[in-house]
Amino acid sequence: MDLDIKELGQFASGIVSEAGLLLLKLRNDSLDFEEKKNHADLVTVVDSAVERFLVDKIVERYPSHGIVGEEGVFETNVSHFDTQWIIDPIDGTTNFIHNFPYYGISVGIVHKGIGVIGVVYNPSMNELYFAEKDHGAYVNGEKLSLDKPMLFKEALVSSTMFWEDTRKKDAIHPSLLHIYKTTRGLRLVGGAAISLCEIAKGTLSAYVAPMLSAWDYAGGVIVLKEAGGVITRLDGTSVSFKESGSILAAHPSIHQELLSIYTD
Ligand code: 2AM
Ligand code: CA
Ligand code: CA
Ligand code: CA
Repeated sequence: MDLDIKELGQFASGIVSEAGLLLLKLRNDSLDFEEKKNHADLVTVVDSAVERFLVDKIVERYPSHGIVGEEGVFETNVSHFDTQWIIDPIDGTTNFIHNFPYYGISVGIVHKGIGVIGVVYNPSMNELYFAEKDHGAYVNGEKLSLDKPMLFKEALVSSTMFWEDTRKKDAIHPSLLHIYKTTRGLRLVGGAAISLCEIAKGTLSAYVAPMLSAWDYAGGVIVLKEAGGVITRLDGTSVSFKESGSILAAHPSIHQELLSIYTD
């Protein structure tokens, strides 16, 4: 049976909105968190509760779909499925804990290797980003389109901490200094999904990150692409939803110049 993408998109945005309400409700209860790999890598009970909520809804409605999420609530080898849900229940958990309003629930749906639906919800700002492949990107129903040209020197660029040598972590990657000096500014926003959606909205102009997992960017990449953004890896190759890797996402006017920092 063929997949009804319209219906899939409506279902996905519905459950992500509901998950946003759950997140806000749970945040008002006492917020416990624990360290994962180190003191800055945090996870809360809300992360897994939101993922559990989404997984239960998806399994009930689409039992034949594969699901992968950061918190590992649903263990499947996602590559066996034609249709795959890629979930980050909270992208930007540290921001969530600090109530810094740049975090969100991110869902990307990939069908036969192609991103077909992206949904990202920022509960602090009550912004629901939605995109369907070839049918545009929207925030709260308002169409997003990066059709107005811009200059590199006008850009506001988001990034994540980026080391010259990832093992030593003793010097910041020179590209960040270069970006800082040649654009309007650099922001370490602390959330990949929201950064990508803010580019789609036009508040940020680009986002660079050396290493992310597919759940960090799947939803945001689908939204930004539909808004007209350009997204590659840092070496200019195309982004897949199968492997983790770098992200270089930008307004179409400045992607090439940003890429040249990493490839020239
Ligand atoms: P997370 O909040 O879902 O963990 C922070 O710069 C961005 O990188 C966030 O999107 C964050 O996602 C992601 N990230 C991925 N791995 C991380 C890690 N080990 N520690 C902190 N943030 C991580
Ligand atoms: Ca995490
Ligand atoms: Ca994440
Ligand atoms: Ca997360």
